[in-house]
Amino acid sequence: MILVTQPFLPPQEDYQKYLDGIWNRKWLTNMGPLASQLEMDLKAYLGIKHLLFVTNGTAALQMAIKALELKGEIITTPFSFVATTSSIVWEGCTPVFVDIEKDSLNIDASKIEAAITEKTSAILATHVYGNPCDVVAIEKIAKKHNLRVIYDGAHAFGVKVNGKSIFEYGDISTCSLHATKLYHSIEGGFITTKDPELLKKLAYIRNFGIAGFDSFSELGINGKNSEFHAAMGLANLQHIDKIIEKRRALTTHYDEKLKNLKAVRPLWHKNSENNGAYYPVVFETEELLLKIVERLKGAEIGTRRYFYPSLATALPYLEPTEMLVTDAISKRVLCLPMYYDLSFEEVDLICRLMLRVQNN
Ligand code: T4K
Repeated sequence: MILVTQPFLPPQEDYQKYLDGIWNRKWLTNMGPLASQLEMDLKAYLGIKHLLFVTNGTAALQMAIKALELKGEIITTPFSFVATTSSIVWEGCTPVFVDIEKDSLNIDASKIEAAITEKTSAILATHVYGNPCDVVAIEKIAKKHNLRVIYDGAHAFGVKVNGKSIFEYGDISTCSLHATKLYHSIEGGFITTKDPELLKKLAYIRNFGIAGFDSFSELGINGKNSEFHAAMGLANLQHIDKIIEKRRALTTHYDEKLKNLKAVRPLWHKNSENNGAYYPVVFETEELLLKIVERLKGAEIGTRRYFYPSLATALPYLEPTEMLVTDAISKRVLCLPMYYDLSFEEVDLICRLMLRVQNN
């Protein structure tokens, strides 16, 4: 059985080492020493100044919206995981969808201005599959219209754009450290911002708004994460370079083996490098996609239609909106197996089966 993804696990004794310390200290959560260590190590690894380790990538988005005090409409992409949109609705704002670019599959910055109204407060864009959005164009639009920017960087761990960490862009960026991500802490996420005042506010929000033993600074929530999750994050961070390297090698291998496939890969940002978070292909037709999914399933090979259907049509709590490019792409996009333990021989098998379906 080949799954669409599988978490990386460090050698068990590496994790055990951290557990011994937890047992000695009996400090399990609430910004413990391992959570603080993880924050420091992540900042050093990513080359960023501020970062908060939180419960998960969804809570990170919700806390970002709360901290920026966003109201009214938030412009966003219909081509993402449901959490990007649901966090907007959960925070009492209205998502306004802007279609994606057919090549990068990210929000089409050239269409954002037309969607701005007097109610727009922010842009929330996803770096889909870790491929950076047009951050320069988005920043320009945001400045011109006095909007805040949040980037959902759930897929973008380790990505740099224009020579700096992708988490340096926007007012706030978020990341998911879920078990299915290339780097994970079982469940988890983080929030980054360059603004120290905003960081302080986010830290209060993460801890119920508590400002001291007997005072509160604002409305907060429980957005903390535990020492056990931090321990997994610390243990996995020791292996991050080889994880990304292997995923990049698998990506190159797929590219090579699938060069005759009637499908395209997303066009990558020219000043960035693929972190190998996913291996998406966009087929010429949905018919070919469905045949391939069936054939691979028959061989016990898992795939996922990340992201189908479009968030602009799929959610029962929103009026459906037609988005020409997203609707066309989401029907034809498929993510193939991608994870550290996947072998090159398994990729050969997957590609052989796919090409056989196409050529029959
Ligand atoms: N923004 C974006 C753009 C996101 O993609 C996500 C999450 C978020 C925000 C929110 O972040 P979090 O709140 O999740 O931190 C998965 C993940 O649950 C989700 O984190 C992720 N995006 C999304 C793209 O994928 P499912 O429902 O497809 O996962 P599931 O359980 O079907 O697992 C996929 C495959 O992984 C399975 O074939 C089995 C394998 N697997 C999974 C788990 C959990 C394992 O082998 N071991 C495991 O422990 O959503």
